[in-house]
Amino acid sequence: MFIIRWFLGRLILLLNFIFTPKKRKRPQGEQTTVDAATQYLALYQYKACPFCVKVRRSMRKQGLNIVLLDAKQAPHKDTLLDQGGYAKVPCLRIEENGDTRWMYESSDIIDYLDKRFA
Ligand SMILES: N[C@@H](CCC(=O)N[C@@H](CS)C(=O)NCC(=O)O)C(=O)O
Repeated sequence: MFIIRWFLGRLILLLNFIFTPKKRKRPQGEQTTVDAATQYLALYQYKACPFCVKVRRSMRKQGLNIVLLDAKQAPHKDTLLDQGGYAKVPCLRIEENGDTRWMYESSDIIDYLDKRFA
């Protein structure tokens, strides 16, 4: 089972590499504004998780420079479980107005980013 999962993970990464989407290019001033907003976001993820790859591809298409945190590594693994509530990825940490929100579900994350930055 581990070998099959490992192989599928590598296959996903290879296909993602071959079919890397084009990164959105914004005018410099606009990108600076977007970067200022995305510094309050962080994506907890696994490198080879298909749902995380889906979100990362969407971020790239939108030209979003969001910090990626490996949820298999300390301290992010514990932070995700303790503060987010589940050891599940992808999860978007959103800091706004002094509060922190934890958004799970790849489709919800993509919808949120599309609505906010499209
Ligand atoms: N429906 C979820 C599925 C997410 C999911 O199943 N993620 C897996 C990794 S691919 C996970 O975090 N499983 C729990 C674990 O590995 O501990 C989504 O679209 O985000």
